[in-house]
Amino acid sequence: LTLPGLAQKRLGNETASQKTKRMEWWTDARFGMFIHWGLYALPARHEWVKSNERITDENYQKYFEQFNPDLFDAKKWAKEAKAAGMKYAVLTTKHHEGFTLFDSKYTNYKATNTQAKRDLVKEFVEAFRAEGIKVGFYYSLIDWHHPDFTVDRYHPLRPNKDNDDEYAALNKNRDMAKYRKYLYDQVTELLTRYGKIDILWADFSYPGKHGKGRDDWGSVALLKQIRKLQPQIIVDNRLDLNDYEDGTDFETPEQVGTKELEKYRGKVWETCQTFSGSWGYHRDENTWKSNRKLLDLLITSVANGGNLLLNVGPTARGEFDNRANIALDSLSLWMHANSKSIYHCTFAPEEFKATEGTKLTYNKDTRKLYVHLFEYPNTGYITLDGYKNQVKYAQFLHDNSEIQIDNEKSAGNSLVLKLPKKKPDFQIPVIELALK
Ligand code: FHN
Repeated sequence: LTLPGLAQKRLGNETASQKTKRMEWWTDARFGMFIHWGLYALPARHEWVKSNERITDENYQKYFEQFNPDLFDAKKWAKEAKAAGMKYAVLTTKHHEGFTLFDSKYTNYKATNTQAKRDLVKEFVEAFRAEGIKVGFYYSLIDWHHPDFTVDRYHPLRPNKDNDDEYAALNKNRDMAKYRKYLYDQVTELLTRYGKIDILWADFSYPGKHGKGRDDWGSVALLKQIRKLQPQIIVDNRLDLNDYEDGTDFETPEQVGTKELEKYRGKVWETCQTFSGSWGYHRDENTWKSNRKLLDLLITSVANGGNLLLNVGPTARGEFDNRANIALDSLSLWMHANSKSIYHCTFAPEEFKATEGTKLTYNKDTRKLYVHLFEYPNTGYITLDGYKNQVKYAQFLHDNSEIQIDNEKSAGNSLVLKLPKKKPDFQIPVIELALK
């Protein structure tokens, strides 16, 4: 997979083919775990609760004092991610609330100063690496706790009306340059104290009136420092730098529907998705995506040449809740038997069209085409137009049982495959076609 539409020109400090090589493990991996964890797990009603409810530092302090994740076991998290087939994991080292899960020397607002008394990031890195899972750090550019982070349109202290004078008064004693240095120093800590870090997921920019962008973050200097400290690291596109040109690595369509993923085909991208609406643990939320929807997101991401970063919001005790575990178990069952149609796969060659009710993925090295049966035909066969004379063998992926080619019915350039009338007991069975 080479980067779309880019000549062999210098991207930051590497060529397009060097960048493709650097990102090869990520492109092959296709499936990762996002983990949003912080003090917001205690109110348990969205990771934006501090902004949404305009909670002051003073009124938010009780969560810092109560934070005691006595059931946290990063090894357990890592095993669950591995079983679900996730090849990389990205943990919020700090979210917008400003609380750091790592033992930063630049702040007291950190997990090691709570009842936890632990560097949770260190435990995450060690446990996931031990399971062979690549590790990524999410780092919030936004910080609603730091005294020099200027009040803007999302800040909990924002004025009720869009009144410039009120913003100016609120920011009289705030120095964004000091926050910029804090940000730079913390990212440096994260990229020098925990060994090789595979991904940096900086989040997010919102330039414009009472917003913040590349100059507020010092994005150009920050990215140079990131690449200097971790030359192989993969960086998302939320530093308000131009995609690709400035050396950021992938696009991040968030919570988009499967139909919308089609427009990313041919680009380098990862869609991040929640099980529900909230990224942080939300006890009372009941808008959970079905297991089939989650599987559809994974298959459709790969069918359009992208990755899925699926989020878990652990509880304040440090565990994945039952709803998440049920979803992960369902994905684990399907991935155990069908992950060959996901890893190292991408969109199918143009000449293969997806028959109604199917989605295709393709492994160009093994020349295997995967037909995902979202709808299972009860006619006893499936017709694949344009596939005639292209296929030497067909089987179900989950059990490698042969699917016979019906040569009599295969008229013109259509390929007709005989299917058992009874659908295999998999949510979305996969036919593996070995191409000639
Ligand atoms: O504001 C954050 C949000 O809380 C969450 O972290 C997502 C994950 O991609 N990023 C921002 C919204 O785009």
